[in-house]
Amino acid sequence: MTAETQTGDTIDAFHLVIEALKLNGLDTIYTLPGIPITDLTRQAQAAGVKVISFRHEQHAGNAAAAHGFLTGKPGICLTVSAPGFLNGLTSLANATTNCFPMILISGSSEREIVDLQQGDYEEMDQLAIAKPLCKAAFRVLHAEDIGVGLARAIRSAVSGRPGGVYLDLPAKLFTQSLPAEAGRKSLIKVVDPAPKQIPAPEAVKRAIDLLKGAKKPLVILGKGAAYAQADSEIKTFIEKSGIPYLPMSMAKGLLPDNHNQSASAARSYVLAEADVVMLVGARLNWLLSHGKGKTWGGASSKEAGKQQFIQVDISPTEADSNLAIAAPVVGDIGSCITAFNQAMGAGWSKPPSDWTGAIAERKDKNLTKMAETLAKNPSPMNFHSALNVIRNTIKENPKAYLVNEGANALDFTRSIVDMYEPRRRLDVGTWGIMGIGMGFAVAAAATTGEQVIAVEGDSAFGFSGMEVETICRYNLPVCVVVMNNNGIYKGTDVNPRGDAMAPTQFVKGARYDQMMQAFGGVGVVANTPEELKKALDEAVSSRKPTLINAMIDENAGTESGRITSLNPSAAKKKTA
Ligand code: ADP
Ligand code: TZD
Ligand code: MG
Repeated sequence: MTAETQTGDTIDAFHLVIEALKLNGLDTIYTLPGIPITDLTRQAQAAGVKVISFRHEQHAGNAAAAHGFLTGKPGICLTVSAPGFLNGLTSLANATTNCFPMILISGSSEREIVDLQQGDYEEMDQLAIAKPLCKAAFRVLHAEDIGVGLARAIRSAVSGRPGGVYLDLPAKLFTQSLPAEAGRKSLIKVVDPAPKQIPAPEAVKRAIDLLKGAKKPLVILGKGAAYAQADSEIKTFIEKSGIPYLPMSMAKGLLPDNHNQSASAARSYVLAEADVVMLVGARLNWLLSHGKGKTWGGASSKEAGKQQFIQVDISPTEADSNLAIAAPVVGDIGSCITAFNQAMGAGWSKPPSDWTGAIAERKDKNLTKMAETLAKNPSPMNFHSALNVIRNTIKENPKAYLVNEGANALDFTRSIVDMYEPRRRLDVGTWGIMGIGMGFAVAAAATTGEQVIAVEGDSAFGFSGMEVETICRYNLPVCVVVMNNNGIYKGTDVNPRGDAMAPTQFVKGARYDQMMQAFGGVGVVANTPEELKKALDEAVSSRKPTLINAMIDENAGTESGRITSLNPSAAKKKTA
């Protein structure tokens, strides 16, 4: 505490906020300083809070969201008013969409002036704007309510379905003080912020009965299952039940991707053929084709297949959101899977071998094909030959965090790079949003101290590229690999008028590596898998901030990667 703000036996609002955070074990603030929160960042740092200062609030917010996903505690992002708040808001909305707990704390202008719209410095009714984009929003007007305000924000962020919370702190609040003892007494240490939610025994029995009758059961693990930190219960359930499983992108590594029950390499076969599908912390949204259509063996793009669904989720309203769920099980995943493990009993029979055998056959065939593709060494390098190197690096360093965004750079990485440990893969999530890269990388490095490898499309990297300065400033063990194919999806688009580059094209052969060098980090150009491997090995052993500019054949990608069908032009062609 500094002398000017902590005179005698009073405590000011800055310190009430800081102490309330510390009391609840919230030890990191991701921020970008300015009026009215500059002193809050300084004094938080002086009080022992880890303060990580970014170059743009969106990346500070993304870091807070990743912190929330990795730790189960709300990540804290702190911004200035109106424009800083709006910059942070995208990450708050994205966190909410992905069910990651975070709290966006923004300073705000004079209420009296804002409400009469008299034109204050950075005037904006932030609370009203935040409300529809997050799980809950609160404003604290009086110093004695800081404890309650933060307690409400923490509970809202982590209880039930996790999400983003907005906390509005007007500038005037920071001018207030309380008698020290009364002030400290007003703070709340939240007891059991994310209470267990025990599933109803009859719901578990209904689900188990359905599984028992299945001839072709399948489990889908989603990022909710990764978030729940019930890793050993989930492993026991999968192995005891013998049921093949598919991990969604951020659930990769919950069980190692080379597990013999993983059906990833036979994905299209198992989705179309399964008769009972158990969703664990995964929603039937666009990423799972809404549970319908040809993916699921439906006769047309609108028709459902023959599957019956079990859905394990903490949200009681998630079931039936896209199609009928035969056996909803509402509760937290740890409690639910524990109940499943008990209910399975001793005499559990594993799925029929004609099902598991058919999956194994397809897996073998597809894995052999993939190995052949990965072994090729074309010049220029393509996504496969570059990602084969990263695949091996993660295999050798299974504790490393893999951040991933882009279109082709995302889709190929997801299918080629196996993960071996839970919560090690952080990516574009439910929205398929670009721009999470450097924020997620900073949070993964800062919260865990482990090596981070960020595989970034050259377009994707551009959204948060300036944060390489942040990575260098805090000397974080982050190695960014830019998959440089000269553009969005490909670098080969042509503007028919010929008077400017096409909208998807970038400067050819751009030297992203020099951006990292500009701030004292290591920058390397890699034209071949050998050069990429050498640079990656050096980055991992030195733990120095590194950017590897991996030059990829500009013809190698496809339009929109795997989601070409969502492009309205493709849909138009289909119906024409
Ligand atoms: P994915 O994109 O991997 O398919 P989603 O984000 O669609 O995953 O789904 C995650 C689901 O997990 C959400 O429906 C959310 O309510 C649920 N969830 C999150 N945390 C828990 C938890 N601790 N217990 C149970 N369900 C959870
Ligand atoms: N803006 C935001 C915030 N999110 C988005 N998803 C997009 C735009 C659209 N978009 C994608 O869906 S992927 C992508 C954009 C711009 C970039 C693809 O180019 P890339 O990857 O260089 O990152 P590849 O490897 O060239 O495909
Ligand atoms: Mg690209």
